[in-house]
Order: sequence, then C-alpha cells, then structure tokens
Amino acid sequence: MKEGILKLLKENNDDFLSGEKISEYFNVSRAAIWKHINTLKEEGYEIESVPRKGYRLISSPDILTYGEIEKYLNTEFIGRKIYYFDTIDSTNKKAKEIALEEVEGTIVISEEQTLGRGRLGRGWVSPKGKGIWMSIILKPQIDPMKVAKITQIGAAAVSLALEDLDIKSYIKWPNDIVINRKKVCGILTEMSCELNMINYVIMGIGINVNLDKQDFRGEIENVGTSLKVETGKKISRKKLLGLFLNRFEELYTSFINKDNFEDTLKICRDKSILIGKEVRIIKGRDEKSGKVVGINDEGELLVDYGENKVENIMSGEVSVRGLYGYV
Ligand code: BT5
Repeated sequence: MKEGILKLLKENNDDFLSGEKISEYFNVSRAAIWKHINTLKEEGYEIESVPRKGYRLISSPDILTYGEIEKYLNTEFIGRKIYYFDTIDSTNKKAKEIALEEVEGTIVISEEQTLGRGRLGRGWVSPKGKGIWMSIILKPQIDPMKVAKITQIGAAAVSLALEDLDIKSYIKWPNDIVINRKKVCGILTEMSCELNMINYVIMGIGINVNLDKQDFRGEIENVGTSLKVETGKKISRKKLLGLFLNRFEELYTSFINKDNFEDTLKICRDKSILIGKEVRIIKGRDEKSGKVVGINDEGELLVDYGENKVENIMSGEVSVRGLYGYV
C-alpha cells in the first residue's frame, strides 16, 4: 500500500491530494494513510502536508528502490524485479541464495554491505547510501567457459553509462573501471554450473558514486576513488543505475541472442587503460612482468613477456598491476 500511495502522490505531484481521497481509494482509515506517509518521510521523501488540503510530494530521495529507478529504465527484463535492502552482508551472497527460484534479470541491491566481497576472498568497502552495490541474476545458456565474457560486458556497460553522464573512464581488464588511475568500480562474477550447463551466473557490481575522500582509508586510500571525488559533484545514483541497466541489457542480449561479442570487445579495447603498458601479472605467489599488447577476440589479455613471447591470459585467477602501483 505504501508503494501505491507513493504512486498516487507522484501522479499528482503538482497538486494536493486529500487524506480523505487517498483513504477512499485504498479503503482504509485516514490514520493508516498518515502512518504510511510518515514512513515515506522517514525514507527521505519530502511530503508537504497542509490541513484540509492534504499531501503533496515535493521531492524523492536518491534511493535504489524499483519505484525510484523505474522511470529511467527501458529494459525488458534486467532490473524489472528488485530485492531492495537497507543493509545486507553481501548482495552476491543473497543473490546466490535466491538465484534458482528467480527469473533472469532479477537484482539484489542494498544501500550498504557489511561484508562486501571482492575477488579471491578480498573485501569490498560499501558505505551506506553512497554507492551502487548490487548483483544481477543471469541464466545464460552458454558454454561455462564463456562466462568471463559477461564480466567484460558488465565493464563495458558501466563505462558507457558513465559516458552517458559525460564522465570519462577507462577499463582495467578484466573487472575494474578506473578514473585518474584509481578504481571507481569493481565486478565480481560468480557462477553455478554442472558439466556444460549453467544454473546461474551472479554478476556483482560495486560503483563508488558519492563516496567522500575520507571513505577511502587504509588499504584503499591510494587505490580507490569515487565519481563525486573525481567530478566534484554529487551524482544521482538512481539515474546512473538506470543508465547502466539499459546499457547492460543491450550488450548482454546481443551477446546471448546474436553471439555478438564484438561490440563489447570494441569498447573494452577503446577504453583499455592497460594496452601499451608495462604490467605485473600476479597469479598466487607467481609474478611476471610484461607489456600488454592487446585483448584477443575471446576477451583474453595479450601480454608480451619479451623475445616475442606473447601469452593470452584468462581472467580467472590473476591480478594485473602497474609496475609501481595499481595501474
Ligand atoms: C572487485 O574485486 O573489484 C569486485 C568487487 C565487487 C563488489 C560488488 S558490490 C556488490 C556485489 N556484492 C559483493 O559482495 N560484491 C559485489 P577485486 O578485483 O578483488 O578488488 C578488491 C580490492 O579492491 C580490495 O582488496 C581492495 O584493495 C579494493 N577495494 C575494496 N573496496 C573498494 C572500493 N569501494 N573502491 C575501490 N577499491 C576497493
């Protein structure tokens, strides 16, 4: 009912809507309406209430509920069902728990994560209300070997969505988006499969939208940054999320239905921060340096270790670092 009241207020937002009218519409008491209005106010909705006139919506908060994102979405199935949390341990963990019963495109999103996860057991800092911390449930009927490509599709979509907001970013193969040589976004793709059949893929994305300088402490002080830090402006999280989901669905469906990975590849190559750079490839305790010479048609990184020994690197278990720092 709360969502219904909100919808009514949004439809009538240049006029007052009387408590009486709303209570008649939902066939409940005016006191019940008043209670819901108060809950909405606590969530950040600015609602003017004037005796004998009623209620009027003045502004909506930048929260990532379906009701707030809907107007930015033009997708068919990505983001059409959203599990929204105020706080959670990890959206990837939750998405895995519900993936088998859920339809493809369902999203788990939270204002904060208390145990956000990165790759290889690392952590992901996810402070409340400042970022986009979410996981998309996907059910691609493709060879499990090709799942790494979905991470690249995600990275390309984030970069395009940022471009839609006039923010220039780079892709650091395989799963980071970088501005000013610092990380603004990371992707963690996990999958459940049997032999050659995929049960589900969870693509977790963390975008540092409105984090402040002081949110980057300790280990991430010199590695991470946010859109707000880089642009000096607060960015609408709901708009960015909508833009990203639209971009993602386009690239993803083209890949699944038409086997088109070229569009993603082009973006990943054009926006690559690694191509032409000397890097260190770290695999467990093993570390080698070489020069990145490209990304092949499979989305693998091509690294020249000298004497024309070029190796293709799959994203699985490696970390790529610049010779002297993160990139
Ligand atoms: C990643 O791992 O970059 C994948 C991050 C995925 C996060 C999303 S949020 C929603 C979903 N639910 C989850 O639980 N996770 C996903 P990796 O490449 O391993 O990078 C992790 C490293 O990045 C850490 O070891 C830190 O050094 C650094 N880091 C942690 N939090 C950061 C942040 N907010 N911004 C920039 N760097 C960060």
